[in-house]
Order: sequence, then structure tokens, then C-alpha cells
Amino acid sequence: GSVEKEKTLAMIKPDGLSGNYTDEIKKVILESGFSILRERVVRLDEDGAKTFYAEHSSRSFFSSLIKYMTSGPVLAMVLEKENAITDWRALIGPTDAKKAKISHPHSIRAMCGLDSEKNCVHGSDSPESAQREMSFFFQEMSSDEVTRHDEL
Ligand code: DGI
Repeated sequence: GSVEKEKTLAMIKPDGLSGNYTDEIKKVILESGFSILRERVVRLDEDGAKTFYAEHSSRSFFSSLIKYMTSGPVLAMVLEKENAITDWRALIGPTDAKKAKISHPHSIRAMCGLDSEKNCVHGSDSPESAQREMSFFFQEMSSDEVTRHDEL
């Protein structure tokens, strides 16, 4: 039978793009068995960044986060493999890149992140977030296409 595949939204944040980490990160993605189904470079405006991170709107770091996320272009990607959501989160490592360098030295955030805000990459944290975030960046992906996990 066919392997159950799952999709997730990955993003290389402004510091990752400006620091020229894209090729290195894509190499890790492909070597880890993910397919990159779609990719798009986007310059988020303030409204877009606030929508993407709406769940954090009451946090003390929100305005700083929005300023950072609008400081330069990001690269959004749809990744696919079995257990894509969990496996991509594991690969990127903990939110705080400083801690990641100690506890998860081989993680992507350890490789290219700076701290708890400028942490280089994003990964959806649940199937619901993945669906919302893929639709955010790739409006042409119908919710059906986003939720179907068994094609190919
Ligand atoms: O899912 P994560 O990106 O690992 O982490 P999250 O959903 O808790 O937070 C979303 C983003 O918000 C995170 O990637 C960077 C920012 N952030 C989280 N915690 C802090 C933070 N930014 C600052 N300045 N300080 C924080 O404690």
C-alpha cells in the first residue's frame, strides 16, 4: 500500500535568507527525506506578519517579532513526507537558538539561529496550524489539497 504522507509549512525567516543559509537548509531538508512541493519568496507586510503570528498577539515580544518578520523576505515551503510536521519540528530544534546550540547542536536553529526571536526557521506545530499556514502562503492550494495526505 501507499505510505501515508503529510505536509507541513516550513519557512526560512529573514535572518536565514539574508545569512545565505538557504542552500544548506534545503540540503538538510532533502537529505532528511522531505520533498519540497512548493516554495515562494515573500516579503511580509505588517498585516501579513500579524495574521501569521496572531496566536502570539498578546505576548510581550509580539511587536518585536512583527518588526523582525517584516525586516526582509522569507522563503515559505511546503514539505512533504511521512510524519512531516513532527519530523520537521525535531529537525529545526528548540525555539531559543542559543539553547539549541547546547541541547540540540545538530539542529537547524543551532546551525543558523541567533536567539529566541531570530531563530532562522519556522515549522507548523500541528495539523491545524499546517493547514492554516500553507493556505496563508499558497492561496492557490485548496483546503482539500492541503488536508489530503495520501496522494502520490
Ligand atoms: O513554534 P516556535 O517558533 O518554536 O515557537 P513559538 O510558537 O513559541 O513562538 C513563535 C515565534 O515567536 C518564535 O519563533 C520567535 C518568537 N518568540 C517566541 N518566544 C520568544 C520569541 N521572541 C522573543 N523576542 N522572545 C521570546 O521569548
